[in-house]
Amino acid sequence: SVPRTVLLTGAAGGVGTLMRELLPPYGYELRLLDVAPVPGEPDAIVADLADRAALREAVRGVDAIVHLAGISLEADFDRIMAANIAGTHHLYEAAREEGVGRVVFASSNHAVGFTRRPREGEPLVPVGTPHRPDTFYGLSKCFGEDLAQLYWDLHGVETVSVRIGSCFPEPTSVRMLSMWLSPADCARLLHAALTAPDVAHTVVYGSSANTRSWWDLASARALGFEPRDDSEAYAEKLVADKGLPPEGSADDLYLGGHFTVDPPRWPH
Ligand code: NAI
Ligand code: 15L
Repeated sequence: SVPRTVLLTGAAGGVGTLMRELLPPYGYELRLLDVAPVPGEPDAIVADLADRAALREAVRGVDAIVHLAGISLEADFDRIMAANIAGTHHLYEAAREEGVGRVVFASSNHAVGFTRRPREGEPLVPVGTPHRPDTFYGLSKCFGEDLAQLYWDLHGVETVSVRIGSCFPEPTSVRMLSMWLSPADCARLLHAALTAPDVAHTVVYGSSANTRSWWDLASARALGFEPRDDSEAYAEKLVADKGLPPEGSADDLYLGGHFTVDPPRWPH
């Protein structure tokens, strides 16, 4: 059945802000949650993922959850542990207790960040490639994917884990030419993940139809996702401005790029 009411966690963040605009036209009524106030949304629930009672109340009555909340860059392990590992567990417990049938989990390319990126003529990276996190952050996304599998096998809560590449209004680096998920394609993918029947636990890569893609989008397409955007439109200018990553550099070798050597850190 098509979910109508959807809890969007991380609603104050970058992707959350984009999706607050782009998801309602698909017919969803969004309930918003974030530890930070959501600008212009006085009804948004301001709660930490540590607050189990608040989560239970937040998920009550929704048809599905899009779980974006968490630390989205590298941080000390204890902080990742609280927000991304324990926090995601708390959310799944709330979903189980309240009978919410489906979660769309924002995983990340950094769950497989130490995977070599394919060279020309080599096969695209499949979703079945082993976890190879490049950071504690990426490790927390591996945990989230396994948690999703457990909650399907044990409790029948379905999840689509979306290994998002880089979801920003425009690609801003040469690496992002391979990783870019345009906001419009992100909304298309979330809609497919919310509505496809019988997903059990499905892992998909989240990127646009990029000419320079490194990823096999087959499992995303199988949900009904048809990406329409291609970062190639930005390629000439980005390559001219920034140059190609030097051969043998992290951005040249690995899916996770510079996260494998010098990950950007959570500022808060
Ligand atoms: P963001 O950092 O802009 O937003 C994350 C939001 O989660 C923030 O508004 C923050 O206040 C909230 N949050 C953090 N800790 C929380 C807690 N303990 N309780 C409640 N809320 C909390 O990140 P962005 O870019 O919007 O990403 C959204 C999700 O997608 C994240 O889970 C991120 O790891 C994932 N992702 C994003 C990618 C991207 O390209 N933007 C790429 C891959 C994954
Ligand atoms: C991520 O997982 C981050 O949350 C996002 O801010 C970007 O850095 C993205 O990966 C990326 O790899 O570009």
